Amino acid sequence: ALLLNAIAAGANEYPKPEHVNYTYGTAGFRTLATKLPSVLFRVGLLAVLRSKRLEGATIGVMVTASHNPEPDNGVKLVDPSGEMLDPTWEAHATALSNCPSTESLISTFTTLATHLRVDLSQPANIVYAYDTRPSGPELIKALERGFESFGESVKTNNLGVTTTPILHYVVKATNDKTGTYGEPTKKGYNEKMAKAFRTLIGNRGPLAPLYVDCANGVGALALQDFTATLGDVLPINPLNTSTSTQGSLNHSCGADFVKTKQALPPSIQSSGVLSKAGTRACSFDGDADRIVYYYLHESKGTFRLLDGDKIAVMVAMFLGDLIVKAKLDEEHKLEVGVVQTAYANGSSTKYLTSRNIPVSCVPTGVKHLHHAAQRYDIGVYFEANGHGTVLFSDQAIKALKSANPQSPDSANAIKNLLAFSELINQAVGDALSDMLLVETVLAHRGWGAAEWDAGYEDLPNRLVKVEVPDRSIFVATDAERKLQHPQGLQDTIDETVKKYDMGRSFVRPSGTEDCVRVYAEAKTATEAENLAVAVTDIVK
Ligand code: 16G
Ligand code: ZN
Repeated sequence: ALLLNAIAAGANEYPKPEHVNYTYGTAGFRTLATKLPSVLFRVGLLAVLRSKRLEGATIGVMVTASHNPEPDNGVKLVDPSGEMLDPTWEAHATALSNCPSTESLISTFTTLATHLRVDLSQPANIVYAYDTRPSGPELIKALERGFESFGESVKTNNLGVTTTPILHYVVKATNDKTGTYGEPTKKGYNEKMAKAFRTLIGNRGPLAPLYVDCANGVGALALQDFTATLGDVLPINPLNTSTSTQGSLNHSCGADFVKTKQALPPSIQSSGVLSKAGTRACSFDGDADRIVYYYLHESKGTFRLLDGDKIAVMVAMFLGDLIVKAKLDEEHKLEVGVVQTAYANGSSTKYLTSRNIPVSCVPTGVKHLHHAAQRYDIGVYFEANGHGTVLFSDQAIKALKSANPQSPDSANAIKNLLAFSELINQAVGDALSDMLLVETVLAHRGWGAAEWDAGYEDLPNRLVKVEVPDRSIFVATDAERKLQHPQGLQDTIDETVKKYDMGRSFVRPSGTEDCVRVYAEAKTATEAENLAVAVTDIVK
């Protein structure tokens, strides 16, 4: 009763606004920050329930709206393994956040606790963090008010302003009972990555300087910590680092801007820093869990994007070669596989398939890719937009650690593969860690951006956002490559696609916005454009 009184008091301080319907979507709750205080309070309650249900295992809470505009914010829960919240609990988050009154919140909370068999006398442990948005501190107060309702049984660890992947790392490391994953702090993470990076670069450094667009977000701070320890190996020129200039977050910069516009951020364009041949740059998103690379074509000066697909292909090919060198392909039959979504450029899929690398396609959203990647010995997963990482299975690590190399070459390959497993964030994709991964592969191959880019040529493509009266009537199937409903629509789309040379197109409802998205690719830019328009007309 004491607990329920405390919850009621907190709930009264953070009433739910009327006429708002919340959904725990692909990446948690995400909307205008002003609509979120009641949600944060309730997510605080749920995080405690989840931790108590798991006998005090540490749960993570991240307050961020990633690449969204600055006035937005959001919140998502991280499970003890460092992965996204178990999908069966997403509905509980949605239910709690939509209770219209304090009374209904209390009754839903009580029902949930009983139904989920939560022993409220168990301890709870929570780690939380937030990005640089001005709304962060207020929302964190609401979240903490949720934790405080439970009194002494809840232990919390506030990481402060931190990137999403660092939060995931700390959750995973805190719960790692073997103590081998790393120290559960920001510093522990940096040291782990820095050590692995030094091992991998060896005497290949210092590398050519790299420009990093931080989207004026929290990535700028993480990058600063990092350059303090590794600047001698990888000289970094940070750009768009104004984390306290109002309105600058993700504004005309960052990974989402670059990928969507397929162009340089205007600030980088006007500075001219990329005009020197061979200069490469990358962009993070607002919470530093996404990255894309780019450079300017040496003679034409045109913008060349090296997106998540390009990263996945280069990394998978390289790790595959290392496995062969390590001779782990024969005896242990270790295999590298790639996970993509329907948005992967058709040329990337074709390239991988033609080189006998297994490729699977799953629905959009990090959690789907992550789970599919766990099925490979070494699973490389990337969304075209730059979300991704590489997972090493326990079996792969065991094989690497117990291998008996017969040559210095094999021994070296094994050492490097193990270092990669330390460099790469095993909980979730990290722009910083992925950046070091790319830099390492380029250094080992002796490549610049142009050589990396030369592997395959992207098919011209177009992504269109279509506003429809009711997006819920659109139901996708086959990893979102086909529409199941409205009936007959897919047949019409297929008929249209057939008319285009190397055409491919699909339609799916967005998981984060009230719209459907149309993707089209074809042999030429004009055809891709026309196909996108034709399919949009069918959908409207
Ligand atoms: C979320 C997902 C991202 C996905 C995007 C698609 C996570 C952490 N983020 O931002 O992976 O690409 O949604 O948005 O899973 P859409 O459904 O609106 O196209
Ligand atoms: Zn993000």
